[in-house]
Amino acid sequence: MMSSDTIAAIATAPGRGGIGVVRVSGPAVQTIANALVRGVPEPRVATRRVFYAADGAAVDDGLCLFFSAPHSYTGEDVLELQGHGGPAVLHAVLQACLSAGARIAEPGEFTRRAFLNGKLDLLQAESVADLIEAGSAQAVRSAMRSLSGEFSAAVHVLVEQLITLRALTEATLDFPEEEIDAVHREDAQQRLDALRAALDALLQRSQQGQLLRDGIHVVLVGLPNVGKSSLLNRLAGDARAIVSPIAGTTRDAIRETIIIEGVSFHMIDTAGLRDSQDEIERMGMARTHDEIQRADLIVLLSEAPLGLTPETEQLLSSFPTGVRCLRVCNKIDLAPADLPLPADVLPLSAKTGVGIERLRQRLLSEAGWQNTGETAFLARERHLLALHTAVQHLDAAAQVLAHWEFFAEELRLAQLALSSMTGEFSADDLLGEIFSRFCIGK
Ligand SMILES: Nc1nc2c(ncn2[C@@H]2O[C@H](COP(=O)(O)OP(=O)(O)OP(=O)(O)O)[C@@H](O)[C@H]2O)c(=O)[nH]1
Ligand SMILES: [Mg+2]
Repeated sequence: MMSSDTIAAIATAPGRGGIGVVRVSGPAVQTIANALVRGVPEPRVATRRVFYAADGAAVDDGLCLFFSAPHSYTGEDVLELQGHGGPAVLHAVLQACLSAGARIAEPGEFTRRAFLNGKLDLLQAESVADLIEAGSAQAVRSAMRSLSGEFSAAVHVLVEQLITLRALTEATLDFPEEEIDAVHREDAQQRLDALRAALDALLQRSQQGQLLRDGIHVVLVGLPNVGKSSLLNRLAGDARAIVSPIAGTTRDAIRETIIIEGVSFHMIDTAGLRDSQDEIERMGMARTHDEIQRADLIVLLSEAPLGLTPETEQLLSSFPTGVRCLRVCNKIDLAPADLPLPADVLPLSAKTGVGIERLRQRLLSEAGWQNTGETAFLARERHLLALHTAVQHLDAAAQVLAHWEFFAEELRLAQLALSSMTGEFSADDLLGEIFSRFCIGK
């Protein structure tokens, strides 16, 4: 599936650097090489050349690399021009490529071509973007696992098992003798159970991976002055938010991402909640309520020596149902040792650091993180949805076991859901959606 046009883009990040790379892919690459570097370099051999603009002026002097189709990232002819990493130079080189017949690539278009040419499946293509955006070493390792095809292979194993079960079922439909029916019923049940267990394991690994990829949003909520900003600063290890003894210090929501065991926690410090006539403070509190609505997890702070006051408890009722809430009592350094606190309230001090490590561990467990070692697959919402759909169809299949037509249909739908993950059956608009989120030049 070769494209008719040739695309070009600056592949390195904007700004200045030691080198900058312009990448070109498509049928006109050799023509472009003739124009730009006066000849097509030997494939896969780094060759030093002067890069010429359309008017014959030399714009840079660097290395070029030619990959001939299909032995390239995209599967097409590809030319990489490695010049000096300044924005003006790179734009001049890009312009020279455009003058010689290329057009500017859309975001993700190189990887999209790699997918369309069978160089990568959809799970692998998505992991390219995830690898670039990975926020921690753990996320990098998980993305690499997907890129190497491990995630795809795990999905394929399930698809193969489904195909086998479907084939056996079709055979039963064709030969509806009773003995066969009974044998198949038992066999089908066993195979279905095995499939369901394997699917659960995959779902678990993917959920962990989604956590690594996206992290969770944690909102710090409480009355004014309880130490929300101090806690944010303590967790971030930096004086990120202004702290003062004046109640109503924080107005805007302040965001800071902290990473615990590779999982990103997007922490949001908010304006303390109370009755106030101050207009700006009220605007700040409105933002607090907005953040609460979007939270995955709320950390509700109270302060020693008062502990959980009725005012703090009352805030609980304003939280959306279903969102988890972790209650902490700050300023424990000011409390008597026998301060009575409910067992699920975590005592800590943003000032001295007491209890902070326990809070970090609680954040991890509330997020659903299980330290199962190196097994997570960096998954997206789309993948979890597909896995959940497959689970539903397998459960439905279990309900209609021995009604073979219905059973076969549920298996088919489960297979379809799984295959959509690797892109075997994916609509064009889904592909557009996925690749448009890539950066340009990838
Ligand atoms: N002793 C003690 N003081 C603390 C602790 N945490 C915060 N404080 C003090 O409490 C005061 C208020 O802290 P902030 O972090 O500004 O409180 P806040 O909840 O962000 O307040 P608002 O932004 O006004 O809602 C400051 O004077 C802090 O130094 C703690 O653990 N122990
Ligand atoms: Mg504050």
